[in-house]
Amino acid sequence: MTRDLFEDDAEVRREEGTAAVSSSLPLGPGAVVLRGRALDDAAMLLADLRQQVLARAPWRHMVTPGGFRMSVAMSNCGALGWVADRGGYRYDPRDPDSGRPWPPMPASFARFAAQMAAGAGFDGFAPDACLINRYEPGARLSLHQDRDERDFDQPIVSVSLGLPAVFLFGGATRAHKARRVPLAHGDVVVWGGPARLHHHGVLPLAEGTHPLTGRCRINLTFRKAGPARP
Ligand code: MD6
Ligand code: FE
Repeated sequence: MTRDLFEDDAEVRREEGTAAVSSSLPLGPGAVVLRGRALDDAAMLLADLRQQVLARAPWRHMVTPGGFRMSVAMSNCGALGWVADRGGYRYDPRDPDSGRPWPPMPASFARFAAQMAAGAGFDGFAPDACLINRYEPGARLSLHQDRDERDFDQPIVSVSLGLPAVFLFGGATRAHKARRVPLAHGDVVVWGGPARLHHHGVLPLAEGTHPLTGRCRINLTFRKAGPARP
């Protein structure tokens, strides 16, 4: 059988139905892909997402400060939510669509994120924000830095669910050529320290359907966005 250029060994093992898939792919100092680490928790995370978060803060396409509608649909949970509008990018304690606080972060989310951060060497991670991204085929995220958070000492934990995507991972400046990293259902990227401000993005999602999410990829990114002591 021929394999796609971007398929790695973990992907192959997953397709062949091997139970325990867990390997690590270092992306450089401070950034690592933990392959398949969310597979056991995926159904729970998705159920809690639907029942505890999306029921109160439904998907929406935000508009960038430049006036473009984002192809990725978003929601948030936790004390702070990431928002984009004509005024800029920021963290806001309220959902601008409802005027109410974002839904609390499900206990399963906070627990899982802290476990993954610890597994990558970041002990004591206590996220106060979870940005949830939904990609349908064709949706993409252009190269950006995550720099709206207060404290760059804290890592980001990113969980990929549903359809696979190609993650672009660049460097501290835009000039740095971005590496293409395939992310599959259940993969977790933990990202901090010297990599915390590296540019990254997601290539346009390919067509497909996944048994747990249907025709989309869902990404959860956990952050500590607010001050260390609120
Ligand atoms: C995504 N992720 O994977 C978009 N940011 O859908 C991000 O923008 C991201 O995965 C910071 C750290 C990890 C990420
Ligand atoms: Fe990002």
